Amino acid sequence: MRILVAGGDGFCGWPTALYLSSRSHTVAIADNLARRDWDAELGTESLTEISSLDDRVSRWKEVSGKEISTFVGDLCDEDFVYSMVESFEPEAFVHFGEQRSAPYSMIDRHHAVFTQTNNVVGNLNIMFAIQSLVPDCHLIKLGTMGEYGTPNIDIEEGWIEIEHKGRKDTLPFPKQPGSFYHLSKVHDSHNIMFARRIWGMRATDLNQGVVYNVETDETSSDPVLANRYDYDGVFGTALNRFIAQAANGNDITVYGEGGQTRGFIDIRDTVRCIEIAAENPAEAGEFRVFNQFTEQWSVLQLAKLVEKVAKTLDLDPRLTHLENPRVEKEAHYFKAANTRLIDLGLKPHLLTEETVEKLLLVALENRDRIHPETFEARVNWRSPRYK
Ligand code: NAD
Ligand code: USQ
Repeated sequence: MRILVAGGDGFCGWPTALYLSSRSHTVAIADNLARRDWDAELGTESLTEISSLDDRVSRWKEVSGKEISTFVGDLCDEDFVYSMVESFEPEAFVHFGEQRSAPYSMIDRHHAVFTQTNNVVGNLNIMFAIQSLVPDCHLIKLGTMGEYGTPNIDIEEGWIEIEHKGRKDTLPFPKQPGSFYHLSKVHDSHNIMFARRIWGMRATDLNQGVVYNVETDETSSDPVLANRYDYDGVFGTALNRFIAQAANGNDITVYGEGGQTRGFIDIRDTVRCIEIAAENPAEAGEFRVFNQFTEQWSVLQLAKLVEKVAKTLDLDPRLTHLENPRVEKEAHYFKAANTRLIDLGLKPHLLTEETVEKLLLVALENRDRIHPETFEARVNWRSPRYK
């Protein structure tokens, strides 16, 4: 299958491109490399050293014998998107290429507007290019579990049957996102749902939970193929960030009570989920929603797990509760359905102490690359400015 991976230089996109390529799909990557600039803007960098995109794909060819073509450009540039889709003619378009940090979108007006423009316009350009040039192409769009928020009822996979004043309907599950970034994903979902209705677009929205772990078999097969590892206060996400904090002797920072519960997924399952979605495409005119996570953890549970495993490596991390810089519930009900990908063949890698230990060793090995000042939670939801 011809699969275009937008955002293919990023944390999820790079290992996905390699995984699909290793399974004999014809893969191309689209990326404007903006994420590398955002690291520079924030004064941080990946904990693991990452090579340039050119070096990555050349080394992949040497290691695997397989070619991945690259399109370097901005998804918000419609000419770029149209000419890329026209020349590559994808059968599946995997869209990871957005600004994905909630704190980045909450820095100030500029970053909120940028996030929503970048994400919503890029996705619209992709939808229109598919409709005009390859209408049978399957759009596989990365959404987020955070689109649903934390309602006091079970979260379903995209839809809920509602009975209201004696009548019943199956309607989109209510959305209560917690940042301007998460809101951008809700806008994307609505745009895709509308495109299905008017054009009969085939699409799958993958509402992914927080991704942890770093390497896959392919990215660890050569140092030049290494994946990025974010740990800073803006792009670093819960488990990987706690591990870097513990490895560097910094406090593990639980925001507020730590009862915030989310869906989590290992990066090795992310890549498999994309393969499953591509190889089992939505029907023409179908808009599917899969909740892409494998287990639920509270932030405090994760912090305690990291603390426990770190102690076995003679580290002495301190777990600290910071005043929460975000506006979110810190103790709440959370039970989300996630059976659709499992029904299609996903065999989850559940979080183990061994995975935490391996990640701690990666962080210790790269300790000299840590910029400890970037651990600080510098973005506050209540006061939109960057300290
Ligand atoms: P990332 O920042 O590592 O990668 C995103 C890539 O997209 C970057 O390489 C960036 O340069 C590129 N990009 C952004 N805007 C672009 C544009 N306008 N044109 C071209 N390229 C552009 O992010 P990630 O962690 O790999 O996340 C990928 C996707 O998965 C995102 O859509 C994100 O919302 C979603 N997701 C991620 C997680 C997670 O925990 N990382 C969880 C749920 C959902
Ligand atoms: N948190 C802490 N301490 C920290 C960092 C985070 O307690 O040092 C808490 C946050 O307050 C939040 C939870 O951990 O309650 C998750 O935060 P996160 O930074 O790990 O993840 P989040 O901002 O939700 O975003 C990440 C990805 C995003 C994706 C989302 C999936 O960056 O792209 O969409 O996870 S989900 O959370 O399911 O919406």
